[in-house]
Amino acid sequence: IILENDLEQSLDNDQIRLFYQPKIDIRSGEIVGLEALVRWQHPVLGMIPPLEFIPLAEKSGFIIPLEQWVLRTACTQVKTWEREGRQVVPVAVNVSQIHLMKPDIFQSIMSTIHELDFDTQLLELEITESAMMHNEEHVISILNDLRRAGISVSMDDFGTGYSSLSYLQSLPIGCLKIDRSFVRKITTDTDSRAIAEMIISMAKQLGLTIVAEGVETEEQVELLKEIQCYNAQGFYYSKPVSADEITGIYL
Ligand code: G
Ligand code: G
Ligand code: MN
Ligand code: NA
Repeated sequence: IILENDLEQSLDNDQIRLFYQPKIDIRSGEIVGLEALVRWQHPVLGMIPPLEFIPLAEKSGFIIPLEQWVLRTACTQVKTWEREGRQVVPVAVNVSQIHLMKPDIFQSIMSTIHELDFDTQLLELEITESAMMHNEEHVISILNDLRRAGISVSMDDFGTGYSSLSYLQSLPIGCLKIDRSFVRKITTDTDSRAIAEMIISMAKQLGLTIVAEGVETEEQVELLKEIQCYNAQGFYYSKPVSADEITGIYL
C-alpha cells in the first residue's frame, strides 16, 4: 500500500528515470534504434526495476500517465540529440495493454507528437503479443491509425502469447521481437533454435523485420547471423543505460 502511494507520487517527485538500450545491426555493428525503459529511483529502496512496479502501475491505472511521460521524455530526448547534431535513430516506447485499450490513445499520442513537433518516423511502439490479443478489433483499428500517421509498431516478447498466424497476418505491424526465452537457449537447445528459425522465416514471408531480444553471447550473435536474423538487442551489446551514456557510446 505504501509503495502504491509512493508510486502515484513518483512522477511529481521526479523519481522516474528513462534508460535506453540500443538495437544493433549485427552485420555492421551500427545502432539502428533505441528502446526506452523506465526505472524508479526510490528515495529509500533505491533503483526499482520495472518488473516490480509496472504490474502495480497497471493495476492502479498509473501506467497511463507513466507511459505518457515516457513518450514525451523519449521524444524530447531525440529532439535534443537532433539539435546537438548527433545521429538520430528511431526510439521505441513500450505500451501496456491498459494504455492500448484507452479509447483516446491515438489522439493522445498524436497530441504529444504535434506539441513536440516530432517526426513520427522516429517513433516506434512496442506492444507485447499478449496485449495485442485482447479486443482484436480495437487493436487493429488503433494500429491502422498509427500506421497511417507513420508510427510503426513492434510485437514485443513474440513467441510467448500464442497469437494465431491469421491474426498476425491481419495486424499492421512492422517488426517482431523474438522473446529472450528462445534467444537464451538458441545455441544449446535445438527446439529453441527451431522455433527461432521458424519465426524468422515466417516474418520474412510477412515482410516484417525481426529483432532478437536478450542477446548475451558471441555464439548467439553468430548463430543469429546464420539463421538470418540481423537485428539484436541485449547485454552482449549494452545493458539499458542513461541518455548521457548512450550519447557517449553510440550517438
Ligand atoms: O528494463 P528492464 O529490462 O528491467 O525491463 C523489464 C520489463 O519492463 C520489460 O518487459 C519492459 O518491457 C518493461 N518496461 C520497461 N519500461 C516500460 C514501460 O514504459 N511500459 C511498460 N508497459 N513496460 C515497460
Ligand atoms: O520490453 P522488454 O521486455 O523486452 O524489455 C527488455 C528487458 O529485458 C529489460 O528489463 C532489460 O533490462 C532486459 N534485458 C535486456 N537485454 C537483456 C539481456 O541480454 N539479458 C537479460 N537477461 N535481460 C535483458
Ligand atoms: Mn520492449
Ligand atoms: Na520484450
